Amino acid sequence: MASLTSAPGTGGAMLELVEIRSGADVVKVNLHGATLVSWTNEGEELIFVSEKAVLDNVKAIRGGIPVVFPHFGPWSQGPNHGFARILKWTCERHGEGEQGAYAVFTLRDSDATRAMWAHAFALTYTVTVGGGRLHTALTVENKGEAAFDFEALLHTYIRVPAAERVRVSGLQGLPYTDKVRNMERGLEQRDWVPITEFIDRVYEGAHQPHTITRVGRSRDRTAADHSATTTLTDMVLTKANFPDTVVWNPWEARAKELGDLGHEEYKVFVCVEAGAVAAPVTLAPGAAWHAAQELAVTRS
Ligand code: TA6
Repeated sequence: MASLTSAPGTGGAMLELVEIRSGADVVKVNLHGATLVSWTNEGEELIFVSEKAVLDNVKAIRGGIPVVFPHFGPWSQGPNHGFARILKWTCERHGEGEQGAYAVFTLRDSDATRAMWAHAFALTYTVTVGGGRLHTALTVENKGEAAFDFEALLHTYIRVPAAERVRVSGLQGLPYTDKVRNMERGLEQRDWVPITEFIDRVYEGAHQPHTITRVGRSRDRTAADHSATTTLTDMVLTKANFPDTVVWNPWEARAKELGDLGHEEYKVFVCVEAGAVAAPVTLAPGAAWHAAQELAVTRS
């Protein structure tokens, strides 16, 4: 089931949140950017949001799953990573399905978006949670008379006990652009990519599932704390029609440059981001594009 709640934000802002519950899973989505800001499974938080995030309904939220559209990265026509993550979305409907509880969010073009990007579009973002699985699906529709190019990405911040102990699979053999080393091109040789330094890579043709290891805290709980009935171990990211994967952690030096990120917080998140960003998607008038990701947690 889902319900609309509100909470105080930064500087007197009032946050509008949709809470979606299914068994041991609870998700919260902020209507600002349709940013999923929390997913707990058996009470364990799996999504990172910075303690210094500016929650003023204006700035992009540092953390959660920001929706990046219509552009990834620096953009001559508007803000970094486009406008979808900083606009207010509408929660159209919610309910229960076979895969769990869901809510559907929409964003249409407006004077504000057309001033940056002169295209008529409709975004539909469906969040479904249940059984330790979080499914987020994005549809882009071209509502105009001419084709347009866009990029889209789900900028997922996964909360972890210690980023330096996390490894990411499913990248071996893939070409990548290394944004840390002046956009240098490379080919990933490793079957497990560790997170032990500043990393900012766009991997192309990443169609395999990614396992992100050691995401759970329950393993680290003190003996006295028996609230976790099982030990949460890894998270598996599976994608549909998101051909690229971005792996990012700012590490210590860059973390200090981000005003809305605590200096030590780089230690407790890893971004593994499903996207269509290496090459733009061209959408004909009246056409629709669909893509989705699923995050699944395993427990032992
Ligand atoms: O997805 C990685 C990235 O593009 C990095 O280059 C870094 O800029 C990060 O996104 C965060 O961007 P933001 O605009 O949210 O500060």
